[in-house]
Amino acid sequence: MTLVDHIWHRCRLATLSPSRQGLGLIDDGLIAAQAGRIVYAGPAADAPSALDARQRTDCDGRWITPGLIDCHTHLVYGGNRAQEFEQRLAGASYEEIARAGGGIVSTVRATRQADINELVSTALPRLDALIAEGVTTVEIKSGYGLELETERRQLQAARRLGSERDISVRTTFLGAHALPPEMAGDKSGYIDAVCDTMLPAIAAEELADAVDAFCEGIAFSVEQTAQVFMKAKSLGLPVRLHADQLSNLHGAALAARFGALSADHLEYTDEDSVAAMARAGTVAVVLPGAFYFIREHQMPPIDAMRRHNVPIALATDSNPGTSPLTSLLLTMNMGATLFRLTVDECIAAVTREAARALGLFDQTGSLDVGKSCDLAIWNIERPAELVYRIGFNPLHARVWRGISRSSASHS
Ligand code: DI6
Ligand code: FE
Repeated sequence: MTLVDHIWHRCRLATLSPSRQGLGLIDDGLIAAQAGRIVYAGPAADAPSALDARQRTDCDGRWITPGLIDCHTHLVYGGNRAQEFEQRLAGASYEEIARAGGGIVSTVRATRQADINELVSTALPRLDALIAEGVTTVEIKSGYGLELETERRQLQAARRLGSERDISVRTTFLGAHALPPEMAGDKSGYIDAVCDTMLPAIAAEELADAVDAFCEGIAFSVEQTAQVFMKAKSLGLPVRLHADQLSNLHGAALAARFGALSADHLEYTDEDSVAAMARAGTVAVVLPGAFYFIREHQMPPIDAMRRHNVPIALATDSNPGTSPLTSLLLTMNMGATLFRLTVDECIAAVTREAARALGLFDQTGSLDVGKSCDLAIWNIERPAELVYRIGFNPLHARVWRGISRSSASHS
């Protein structure tokens, strides 16, 4: 007789296991967890017969997917940009708003003024919105401090969020997000500061799991991005990139050259860059929330990604300027309606492929033995409902590292 902590039975599984086809569906499934890890996930009929559990949950035929993963967010920041949104709706251009001290600089100002408690308490409702939809892992970037002290505080706040809720938080240092106003006209001076001062300090304090940059005409060049990546690699940190969002600077190819975990946005990426990503194993993270909110028309090259077998992940890009979005379910719907992803692609994009984008696929992202027991249990009849609905949340319960919470009692 083997006694385990918890068994979920009478459930239908979308395992997302790479050892199975498509979503890896199992009709009459069973999951067993011990010490927070999956020790069995598969057909109930094939489960070891001498398996018993301290706690058993009858799922009544409900569907279970891996816990969802939001692999690209800027969840921690001060203030918001609702007023700027109103100004834009009234006809003001992005440049006019920026010249009047608005735009990203206004978020930088508000973030610099916020202490860590304020950063945590304003981010918590956004995090809770993600959690309420079954998210069990979230990536959170810095990038609204643009000087060491505030960048550090953003990352500390992100880590603190992970101790205040049942969720895995991965942090990313995005010092090269924008040029701080006090260094106007001196991009290369700022990049030197990022590389010589900020990155070594952040790395020494182990505050970041990865390093990101914004490679774009309005942000940093390919050469400046390469300088940041070189430094990150020398400090042993993996890299990822905001690439080709507004124009094709061949940022995705640059990311591939550095073996980046992911290249994100990618609206203007060309096929050669996609091929380079495939060779490097770099995941494509597409962000339909930003595409929608800024009314972009250029679609990321989804067909080329499919042809070259580049894994596609979806994320909210939750940020105050271009994607004030805190729903991964809506993000899936947008992935399907705006980017024409299939249902299977959308579900894989917020589980298996999002885990790959974070370098965590050995730990989460599919229902496989040895992985963290991160589950989302849904009141649905078929997986397509997760992608089909708009603004409806069918989560029944969420399990993080084997710890179960019913959907009504998160906070
Ligand atoms: N891409 C974006 O769209 C945002 N950052 C980025 O790297 C813009 C962030 C903001 O406007 O606050
Ligand atoms: Fe972003």
